[in-house]
Amino acid sequence: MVASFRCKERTLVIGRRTLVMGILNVTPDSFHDGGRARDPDAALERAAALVAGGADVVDVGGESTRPGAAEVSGAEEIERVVPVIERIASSLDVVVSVDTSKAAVAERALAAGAHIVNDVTALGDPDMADVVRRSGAGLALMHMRGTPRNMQHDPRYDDVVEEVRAFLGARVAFARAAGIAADRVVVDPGIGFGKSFTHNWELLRHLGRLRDLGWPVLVGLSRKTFLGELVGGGGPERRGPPTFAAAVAAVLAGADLLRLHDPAEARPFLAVADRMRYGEASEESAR
Ligand code: HH2
Repeated sequence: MVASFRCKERTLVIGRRTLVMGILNVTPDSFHDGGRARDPDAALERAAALVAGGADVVDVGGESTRPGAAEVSGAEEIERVVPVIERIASSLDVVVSVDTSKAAVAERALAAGAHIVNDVTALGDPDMADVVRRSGAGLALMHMRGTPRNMQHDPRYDDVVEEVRAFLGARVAFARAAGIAADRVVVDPGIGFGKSFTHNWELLRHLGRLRDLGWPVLVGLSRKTFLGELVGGGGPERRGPPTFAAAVAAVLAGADLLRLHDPAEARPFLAVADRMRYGEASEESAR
C-alpha cells in the first residue's frame, strides 16, 4: 500500500521505501547524543549531516525522555528548539519534526518552520490537538505507559500488542474527532517507554498488527537499552550493530518510518531491508 503522510505543505510517500527520521537532540542529557549540539550552529551542522546521510525528516528534541530524565519547562524547551528549527527550516530542504509533548512548544516550533509534531504522550496536553489541527502539521502518536520518571518501574501488560494497538487506535480516533486529517497521522509503539525487553521484542515481532490499524508505523529503537543486552552490555556507543540489525527486522515486520541517530550508517542495511520488502521498485527511489 502506497500512502501519503502530509505535513503542512510537504508530503512524504509511505510504502515505497523506508523513511528515516534523523534524531537531533538539543539537550544536555539525552542518552546517546546529549550535549553534542550545544548551539544552533552545531545543531545545524548536525542536521545537515543527517540530511546528507539520507534522513527524510530531522526530529528536533529539547527534552530528554530517557527513563528518569529531568523535566524541562516549556520556556526552556522553546529556547532550545526554536532557534535550531528556524535555522534548519531556512537552510535545509528537509521535513522538520519537533519532539515535544507541550502544546506551547509545538506552537512555537511550528511557527518557526517545523512540519510534524512528534508527541510521545499522544496528545496528552489538552491544547495539543488544536495546535496541530490549525497548523496542518503531521502528527506522530506514540504509546507510553506512565511517564519517563516512572515508566520502567515493572511495566506489566496482559497482552502488550493488543493493549498498545487499542491505545493507538483510540488516540487516532481522538485526533480525528479533533479535526486532524487521516493522512496527517502516524503511530508508534513507543519502544522502551514503559516496556520490558520482552515487551519491546513482542511489539517489534508484531508490528504488522499495528500496521493493520491503517496508519503508517514509526519505530524508534536506535541504540536503546534492550539492544545493549545482546552485545554484552556497555553504553549506547556499543549498540550500533544491533540497532542496524533491529532496523532491518523492524522494516520486514512492517515499520514504515524509523527514528535513527545514524542515518548514514544505517543506509546499507535499509537498502537490503527495502529490497526485501519492496522489491526492485525500491531502487528507483534509493537515496
Ligand atoms: N524515542 C525517544 C524520543 N522520542 N519519539 C518517538 N516517536 N518514538 C520513539 O521511540 C522515541 C521518540 C528516546 O530516544 P532519544 O531521543 O534518542 O533520547 P532522549 O529521550 O534521551 O533524548
